[in-house]
Parts: sequence; C-alpha cells; structure tokens
Amino acid sequence: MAPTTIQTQTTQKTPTSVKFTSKTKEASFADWETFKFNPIRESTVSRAMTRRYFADLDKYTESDIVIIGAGSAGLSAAYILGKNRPDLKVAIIEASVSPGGGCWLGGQLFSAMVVRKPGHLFLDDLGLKYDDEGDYVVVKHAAYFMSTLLSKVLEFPNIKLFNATAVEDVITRQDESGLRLTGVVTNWTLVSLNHDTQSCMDPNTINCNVVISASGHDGPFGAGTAKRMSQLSQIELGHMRGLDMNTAEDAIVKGTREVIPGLVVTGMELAEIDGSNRMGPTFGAMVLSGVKAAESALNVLETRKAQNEADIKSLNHKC
Ligand code: AHZ
Repeated sequence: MAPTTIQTQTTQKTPTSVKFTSKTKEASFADWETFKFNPIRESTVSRAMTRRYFADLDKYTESDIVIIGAGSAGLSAAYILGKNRPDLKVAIIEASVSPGGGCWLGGQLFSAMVVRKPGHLFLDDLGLKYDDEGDYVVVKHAAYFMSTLLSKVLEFPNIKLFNATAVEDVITRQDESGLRLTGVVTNWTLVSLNHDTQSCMDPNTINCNVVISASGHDGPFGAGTAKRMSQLSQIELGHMRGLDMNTAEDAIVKGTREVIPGLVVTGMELAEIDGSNRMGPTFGAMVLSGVKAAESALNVLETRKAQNEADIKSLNHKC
C-alpha cells in the first residue's frame, strides 16, 4: 500500500495593520521594519520638562486659589472652578505621586463606586455612565470616575497640578479681625518625609487668596490643615466619628464652608473639624462637598483678595 501523504496548504495571510485617527487623518504603522522615531537629544527632553515646570512654579506662586489634596473632594472643587472661572489661577498640591486619593476603588478594594442621589448630577456633568438603582447609582469602576474627573481637570489651561509635593504649613496674616490664610508652604513630599534624617531643608511658598483644604481624614498626611489650625488655636478638633452613611454624607455637604478667613475645608478633612461621622464607600458627599467648596471659595474670593492687596500696599509703603 502506498504511504498516505498529507497535503498542507499554506495560505498567504495579509498582516493586520491597525488604523487610528491622528488629528483628522487616518494613520497606521504599516511597516514596522522601517519604523523609526524622530531624533532627539537628551538635554532637549530635560529642557522640555524643566522649562515648563519652572514657568508653572513662577506663574502659580501667586495663585487665586490653592487646593490641598487631589482626592475626590479636591478634584471635584477643581473641576467646578475650571469650568466656571477660566480667569482664575488654581494650583492643586498633591502629596502623592499618583493623584486620586482614596477613590481608585470602591470599599474594601472592590471596583464599583456607589453615589447616592442627587450626587449623580455631578456624574452627568462629567458624562459618566452608571447603573441607576433608584436612590443611588453605581459606576462600574471607581477608577473610571477618577480617571475621567482627573483628565477633565488636567485639561483646563488655568489649573496646574503639582504632585509629589506636600503642603507642610500655611501662610498666615494676623490683623485686628484675627488670623487669615494667605497661602501654603510646600516641599517635595520625599523631603517632607525626611526632615528628621537631614539638617534643615527649607520649603517653598505659594501665596493665594483662598486655600481649599481637601486633605482627607487623619492619616500619614491627612487632615494636615485642620491639625495645624488646631495647633494655632483657631479651631478645636471634633475628630471623625464612627460610620453612619445617612448622617455623614449630609453633614459633610452642609458643613462645607470657609472655616476661618481664607480657608475653606471640604471632604473628609471636615469630619475631623466638625466631629461628623464617616460614610465609608459612598462618594456622593465627596463630589457635592467639592462643588460647595468651589462655591464657598468664589463667594469670599473678592473680599480676601481685597484684604491681601491692602496688605501688599502697606508692605510696599513701609519699604
Ligand atoms: O495624598 C492625599 C490624598 O490624595 C492628599 N494630601 C493629604 N495631605 C496632604 C498634604 N499636602 C498635599 N499635606 C495632601 N496633599 O489629599 C488627598 C485626600 O484625598 P482623599 O481621597 O483621602 O480625601 P477626600 O476627602 O477627597 O475623600 C475621602 C473619601 C473617603 S470617605 C472614607 C471613610 O468614610 O472612611 N474614607 C475615604 C478615603
């Protein structure tokens, strides 16, 4: 019997070349063999970054509003300010390398994020999709909320995020009506964490008319402004209480305000001041507290600006 020969058929497949849209033109990398990036010198990369960073440092060293903390409350405030007041300079100072605070996951490292109504109105403004469950909505992943919010905030030309930078203290002025905040004292976070391992490492400063503190509840960096205000005898800390979702969310939104002249406090940092409850993994209060913080800052901005300008005039006069 003649041996069986198995016939193999080779089909000449056309390689897949994915297409995407660059500006308005369709583009693709059809030929990876001849592919090459445009040339660059290493120092050009350094200059491209440092020139912009130092120009931003120079520009934002006099800001209208400084936000401490890029968590859900701080970024919600930034979003409202960016949308409504393109004329203002807003600096966000975030201690972590990665902005977003505690809002990359829902509770206990689960993905979904719950927002009680009417917090969903803010999500609508961001254009987010969610499951409507009646009294609350569920976003399929907290990271979807945070990455959308973050990207929109970063797109505003009048907002600058300085991450890996910590607020170490606040700048204050004392006059006959009391203490007023007029800026923040900053340092690279890695420096802030190493003050007891090195000799003096002096900080940098940013002057502004209103500080919005959104540094979260007590933790390695959290509630820093609240604690500093307590050390300076401006407030008495109430300390965050145990979890009660219904009480906590209303209390945070209602309590969001200018706590002392020039300082608006939002998000969970406020629970440390007012002694309100925590709410755990439900985020409606964080976004709406951020909205109210932006409003509160805008409501006092002109008054605080006038006070600061009067200070500067009297300083120049003395010189
Ligand atoms: O890194 C902090 C975080 O991203 C940042 N931050 C804190 N201190 C800072 C400082 N300088 C610069 N001195 C600082 N940045 O502030 C951000 C706070 O974000 P967050 O998500 O922790 O606070 P939030 O108030 O926006 O949201 C809190 C959400 C809740 S509720 C809750 C509970 O009930 O248990 N827990 C969380 C995390």
